[in-house]
Amino acid sequence: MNRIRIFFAAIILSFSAIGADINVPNGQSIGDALAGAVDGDRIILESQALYDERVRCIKSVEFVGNGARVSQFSFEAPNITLKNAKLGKNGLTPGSQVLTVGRGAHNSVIENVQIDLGFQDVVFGIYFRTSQDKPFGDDAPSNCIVRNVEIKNGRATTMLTIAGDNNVFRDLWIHDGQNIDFIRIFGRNNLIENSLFENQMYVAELGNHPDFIQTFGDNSDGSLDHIIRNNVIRHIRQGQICQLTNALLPQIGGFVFYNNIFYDIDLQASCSIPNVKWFNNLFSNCNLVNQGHVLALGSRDYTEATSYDGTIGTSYAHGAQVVNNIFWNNGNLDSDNAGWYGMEAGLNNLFANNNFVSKNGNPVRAGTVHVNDPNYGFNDTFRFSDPNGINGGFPGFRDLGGHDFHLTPTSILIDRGIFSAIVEGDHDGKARMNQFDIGPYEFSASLLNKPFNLQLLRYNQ
Ligand SMILES: [Ca+2]
Ligand SMILES: [Ca+2]
Repeated sequence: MNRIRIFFAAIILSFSAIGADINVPNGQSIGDALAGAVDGDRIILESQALYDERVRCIKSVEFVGNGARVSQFSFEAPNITLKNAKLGKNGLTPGSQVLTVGRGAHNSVIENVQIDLGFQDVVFGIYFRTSQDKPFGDDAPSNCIVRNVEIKNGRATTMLTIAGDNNVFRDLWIHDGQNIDFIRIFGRNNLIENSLFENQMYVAELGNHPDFIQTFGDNSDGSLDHIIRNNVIRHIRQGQICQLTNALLPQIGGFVFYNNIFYDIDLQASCSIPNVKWFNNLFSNCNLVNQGHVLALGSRDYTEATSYDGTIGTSYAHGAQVVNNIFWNNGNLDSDNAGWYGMEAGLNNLFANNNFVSKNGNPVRAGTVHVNDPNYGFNDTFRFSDPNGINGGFPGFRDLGGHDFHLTPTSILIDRGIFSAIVEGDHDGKARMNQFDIGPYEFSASLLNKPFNLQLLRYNQ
C-alpha cells in the first residue's frame, strides 16, 4: 500500500514539473500570457524589443528570454525563475523597484539578468522585501539564488536590497552608481560571494550616504549571520566600506567578511554591531580621506528618537574579531598611528591577531596592549599590538601596480596566518594549507608553474 502511494505521488510530481511552453511574441503582453498559465509552465519571451510592463507574477512559472527586455518584474509566489533577460527602462518614478522579490517568493532563481537603472533618482535594482513581522518572519523571500546578474547606473539609493533567509548571491557585477549603497542587508544567513562591486561616483547635491554594505535597525528588521566572501570592492568615492548599526535592535550582528579585497575606498568601515568577524581580507588604499583607521569598531549612542523602540542606550561592536588581514597603505600615509583597525575602549570579547600592517614598507607605532584578553578594553587604539602580527615590510604581491595581490614565493605573509574553521578556501576557491597565509590568497607553488593565458589551438584539417 505504501509503495503504491509513493508511486502515485511520483507521477503527480513529475507531471507538475513539466508544464507547458507559452510563447510571448513581439507586441503581446507577458501579463496576458501569465493570465493563461498554470504553475510549472514556462513562458518564453521571444522578442528583443521592450516588453513595457511591470510583470506581477503570482504563479510558480519560469520566464526565459533570449536577451529580452522587460521594464519591471514583481515576484509574488514561490518557485519563480527568470533567466536571460534585461530589465529596466527610462521614466520610472522615484521609489520604483525594477525587480521586486516579494513576500512569499521563496526559492526564486534569477540568472543571467542585466539591470540598467539609467541613473534615475531613487530607482532600486533588485529589492527583496522584508517580512511583515519584525524582526524576522517566514514570509520574507528565502532560499533564493541570484547569480550572473549585473546591476548598473544606480543613483541615490540601493542597488541590491537583501532580505529573508539563506539566499545566495553569486557572480554579481554591481557597478557605476552615484551616491548609492551597493547592498542593504536584512534577514539571516545570506551569502554574498565571488562578486565585483565597483565605481561609486560622488555627486555633491545628492542625499544618500554611499556604502558598500549597510544595515541599520531603525526599520525594526533584523540582520544576522551573513557571510560576505571572495568579493572585490573597489573605487568608491566619498563612501564607506560599511555602515553597520542597529538602533539598539538586538537581532543584528554576526556578519563574517573573509577573503575580500577592499581597494581604493575613500572612507572606513564603521561598525557598532556585535560579533562581526574580519578574516583574511585585504585593505589597500582605503580611508585616505578621513585618514584614520580602516576598521572603526566602536559604539553608537541612541536617543528616544533614534532607537528602534524608543529606548535610550548605546550599541557596541563587542566580540569583534580581526584576524589574518592585510592592511597596506591605508589612512594617513604620513602617520604611523592610523591605517589598520581601531577598537574602542569599552568593547569586550575582542580578538585581533596575525594581521599585517605596513605603510610603503614602514612599520606603524607599536604597542604592548594585551589584545586577546576577553573583557579587556583597548586603551590605545593607535598602537599596533598583534602578538603574532607583522608590522612593516613589503607584502610581496605579484603585481602591486596591476592590483594583482597574489603572493610571490618570497612573500613574508606566507604561513603567517592562523587557522580558522570559518574560512573555506581562499579568494580563488583554492584550498588553504594547514598554516594559513595572511590575506585573501593562499600561496601555491603549483599555480606558478601553470601556464597563464593558455589557449587551445584548433587545427584546420
Ligand atoms: Ca548609506
Ligand atoms: Ca600557507
